[in-house]
Amino acid sequence: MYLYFCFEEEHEGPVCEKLGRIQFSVGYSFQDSTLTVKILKGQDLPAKDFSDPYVKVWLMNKDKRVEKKKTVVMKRCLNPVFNESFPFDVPAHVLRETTIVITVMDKDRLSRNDVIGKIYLSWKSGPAEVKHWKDMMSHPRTAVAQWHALKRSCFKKKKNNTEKLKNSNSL
Ligand SMILES: [Ca+2]
Repeated sequence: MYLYFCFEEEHEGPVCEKLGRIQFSVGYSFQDSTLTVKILKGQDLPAKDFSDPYVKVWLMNKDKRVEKKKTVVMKRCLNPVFNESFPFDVPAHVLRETTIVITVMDKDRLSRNDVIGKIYLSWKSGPAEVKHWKDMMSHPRTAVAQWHALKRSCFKKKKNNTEKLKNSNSL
């Protein structure tokens, strides 16, 4: 049940647990067919062994991973400032199939890096994400910034939620 409710879309601000927040901007240029994601800053990230956060940005088309970019690793920091821009080629006709997956990671020295939390940005994800997407589409060539409460990437563990993800990606 707990995992299921994690993925319910109503949560803004503090979600099921405190995973911190991330601020990023997105901007779309029809002229250049470019979607630019700028990772601005993280806030109140949960403390880890050594807290060395960085951010991965995946461009997805439907459920296919297309391209990955990542920020530098900020050392020992729970409120990191990144200010890194990542342009992606996204023709206007695939915008509706596009999801930007923002994953805040914690770099580990000896073991696998941990996922702190994620945001799935598309025209039909959660309310905060949809608002951000619509703001981007209604202000072309403008970097539109918004804060997002990080969510746990919990939907893979439950069948229902995996189906939800598949459905949302296939539309
Ligand atoms: Ca670490």
